[in-house]
Amino acid sequence: MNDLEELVQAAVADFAAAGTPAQLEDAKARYTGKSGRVTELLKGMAALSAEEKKTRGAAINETKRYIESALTERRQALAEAQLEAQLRAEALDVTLPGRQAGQGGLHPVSRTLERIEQIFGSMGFDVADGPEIETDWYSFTALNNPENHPARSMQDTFYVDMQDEAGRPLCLRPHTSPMQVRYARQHAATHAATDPLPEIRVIAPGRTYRVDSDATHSPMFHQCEGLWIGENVSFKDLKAVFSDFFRTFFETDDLQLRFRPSFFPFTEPSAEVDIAFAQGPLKGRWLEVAGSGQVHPNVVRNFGLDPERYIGFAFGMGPDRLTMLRYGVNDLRLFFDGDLRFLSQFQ
Ligand code: 2U9
Repeated sequence: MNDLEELVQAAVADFAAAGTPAQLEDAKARYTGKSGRVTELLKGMAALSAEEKKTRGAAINETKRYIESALTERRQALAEAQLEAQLRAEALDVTLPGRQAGQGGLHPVSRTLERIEQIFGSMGFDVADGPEIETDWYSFTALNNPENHPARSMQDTFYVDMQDEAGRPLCLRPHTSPMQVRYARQHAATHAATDPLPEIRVIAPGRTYRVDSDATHSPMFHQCEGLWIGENVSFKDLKAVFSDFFRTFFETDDLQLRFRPSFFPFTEPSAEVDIAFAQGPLKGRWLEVAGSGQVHPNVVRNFGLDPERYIGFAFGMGPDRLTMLRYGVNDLRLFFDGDLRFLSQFQ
């Protein structure tokens, strides 16, 4: 092996030993750099004859080309190795399932509330929404609820440690009736100059509060009350509205309805409303689903209306209980525990 072949071999070995592009460039400098070994060989030709220069020069140039092509090859190999290492480090498992945004849904009681609003809306009822912290007056007094009525007591109602601007005690509303009083008074004031007064037809769905907690009572529960007041509104209208409502809500015409005499301070006469299904798991059992009655003249007076002229009916129902009946759930607390395993069944 002559000196040039040895040089090529040394360069190839040196390049192979370089593990990084920087080390390779250092190795290159040792051969083809300014004072590299190939450059030194070319400089060393000065003393040769013209003939020798020709053959030696050609041989050195060929050596240089070998070395340069070995360098290029090693550069490519290093670049490829680097790319491969990078791809390995940043490897993606394309078979992993994608991350999905969790799919939310409506709470079953919210579905019932929407359904109630939609059905009463189709019968011409407005939907009223209002404060959950109420005055004693709107919660009880305006509703003909006497001072000593048990619903006012600390055992039944959550009083709040605050008063309204007139210094009146505040409580969490124990029913949505206050909202209907507000609505009716506003309606009467707005239409004071219109004779006769346009009918009041409104429902008030929403959260209500009472000190009560067991499988069928929760301290926070929902109510939907309704009110229809006019010059000619009677119990027969109430019966028609309820028949339509429950048949639509439970999606069956095979349903019986009965009114049982009862008492509420804000209605006279008053009745509890029961339904019985002709089919299905609850077949033949009378189920209490609402309370109702003709609005008491004192309450109509509190609307700012003449009870001798305007009269009508009111009713109240529990959307939580309607949801339990619709889906066959027997413990009310399940709705408010926030357990997604239970709630997601209704999506
Ligand atoms: C005004 C005047 C009268 C609303 C009424 C009931 C009878 C009733 C209960 C049913 C189950 C409440 O959800 S429940 O716990 N309600 O029995 N509610 S009459 O009477 C009114 C409402 C507003 C101004």
